Amino acid sequence: MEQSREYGFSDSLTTERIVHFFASATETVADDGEMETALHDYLELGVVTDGAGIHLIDGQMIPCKTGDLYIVPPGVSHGYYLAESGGKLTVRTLRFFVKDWFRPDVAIAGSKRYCYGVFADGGRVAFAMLNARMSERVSLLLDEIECELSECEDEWESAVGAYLLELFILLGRYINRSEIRSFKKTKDWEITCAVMKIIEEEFGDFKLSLDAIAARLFVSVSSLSRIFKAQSGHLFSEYLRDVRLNCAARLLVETDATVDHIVLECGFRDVSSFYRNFRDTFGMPPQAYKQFHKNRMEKSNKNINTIKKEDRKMEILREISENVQKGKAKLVKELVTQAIEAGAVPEEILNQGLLAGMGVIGEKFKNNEVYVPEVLVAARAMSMGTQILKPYLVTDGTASKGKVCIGTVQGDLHDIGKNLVKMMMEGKGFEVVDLGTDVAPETFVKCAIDENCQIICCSALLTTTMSVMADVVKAAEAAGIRDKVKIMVGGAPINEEFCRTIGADCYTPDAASAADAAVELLAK
Ligand code: B1M
Repeated sequence: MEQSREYGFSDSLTTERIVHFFASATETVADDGEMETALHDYLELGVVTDGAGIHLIDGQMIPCKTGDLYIVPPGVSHGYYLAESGGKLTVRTLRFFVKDWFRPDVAIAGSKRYCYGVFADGGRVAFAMLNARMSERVSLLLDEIECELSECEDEWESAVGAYLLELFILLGRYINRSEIRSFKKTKDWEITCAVMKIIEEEFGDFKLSLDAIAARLFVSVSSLSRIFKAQSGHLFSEYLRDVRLNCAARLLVETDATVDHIVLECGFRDVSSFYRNFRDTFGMPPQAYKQFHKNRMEKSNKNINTIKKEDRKMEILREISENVQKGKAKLVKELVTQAIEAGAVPEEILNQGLLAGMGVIGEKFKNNEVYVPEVLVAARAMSMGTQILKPYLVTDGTASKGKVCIGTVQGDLHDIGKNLVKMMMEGKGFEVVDLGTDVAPETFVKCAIDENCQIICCSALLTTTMSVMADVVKAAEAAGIRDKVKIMVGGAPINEEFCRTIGADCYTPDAASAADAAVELLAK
């Protein structure tokens, strides 16, 4: 418990430190054979969600696999790679900027695997092997964070902060329990931290040297050099150079500072040494690095916008479903319009919005949780919604494809499904004669003869009225038109077998496929 307080995530990664939430993404690692690590200026939380591969951190290759979690602070170069060509590795990342981040370093602790510290004063890469239960809890929290990030609703930042805190407390507990044994806070470590702190505060002074720091800490230069190397794994000069370069990279990406200004600000001796060091570390000149980041930010903003748009669409569809259930017809109409504007396709609105809501009401009706009045208002709301959709469902209604008569069979008053079929048929270019509900078999047949219809469409929603469809087939035979007219059947209790048994020509489970099938039937 003691250790947990000292080294836990909650201590070092407090929500006040998080200044800007950056991006969330799930990326499948490409098989391009390149191994270039990136030095981020943000903190990245990555969970391997599928496959296995390599996590290259500061030049060290760490095997990684599903369930592995890494928290990589700013300034640690790393990248995920496939271990072998044809392999698979998917990583879910969450990135955000943090302030006052103490110069991070990667610990090589006494454990067999690479790192394992949690964030103590120095800030370290954190690693955890999550078991299935932990993975699930972590991904639920990541889902919440992604959702808040994409919606940006009121107080979303506080919400993300709270979820992150929850996440870090969870991870802190878990990691402390399993891995912290190998890390001990010693006198040497305290000295190293003091050096890091001085560098952090004064890295812009190009005269900053190990001698000056040693004098300040009352330690000899040689022992300071030895301690620092042993604890941090870096030579002092390399470490200082990295800190300067990180700052330079940050200024490049985040500001319009000139190279001269950056050289001065970050304590480089001159422009040419800055260029040389920068290229050696980042693999490209400063301007190219700036452009690279600009492109990446644009890409990631684009991704966020796409997620936002998609989430907004799903939210509207959910609202449509809820308001159909409540019978709020006017609101449903408005929401359907909004869904169209948000980029939802009519089929989505129909199936995931309107029909989903009606499905819930149907279940409740069955279980006596709602009664006829509620079902009626819901049905009305659904109809109003479909009216808005009608023009969008009419896709290729140019020349008439044929004539159809449609109705709900005798004894049955359900007409929503029938109306949908009618709408889809019209959308396909059929002329449709709507006979309404409670239609007798003879009425179907008479209409087919009088109006010269090529198809009779029968809908039934009650098991008690399905048999009327068989009567329609018989009536068509009796009237001598059976070979001139196709008979299509549908509705919740109907299926293919029933269709065959009664001698009808075609069954389809939904309205859209009914319209497609009608086109095919007449093409034969
Ligand atoms: Co009624 N009702 N209802 N109801 N009602 C059901 C059908 C029921 C399953 C509810 C339940 O108990 N869970 C149940 C039937 C049980 C059964 O027979 N197995 C039932 C009952 C029992 C009753 C009453 C007897 C209740 C009572 O009074 N005690 C009564 C009967 C009245 C009568 O018809 N004589 C009754 C009354 C009503 C309301 C009037 C309140 C209202 C209808 C309002 C209206 O239509 N204007 C109503 C409603 C709304 C329903 C539910 C909740 C929803 C039906 C609906 O519109 N669904 C329904 C429960 C449910 O289905 N979950 C239920 C949406 C519609 C788009 O789907 O019509 O299936 P659907 O159409 C689908 C496909 O089937 C297909 O395309 C559509 C999808 O794209 N399709 C075809 C339909 N026709 C097609 C034709 C085709 C091809 C595809 O080719 C020609």
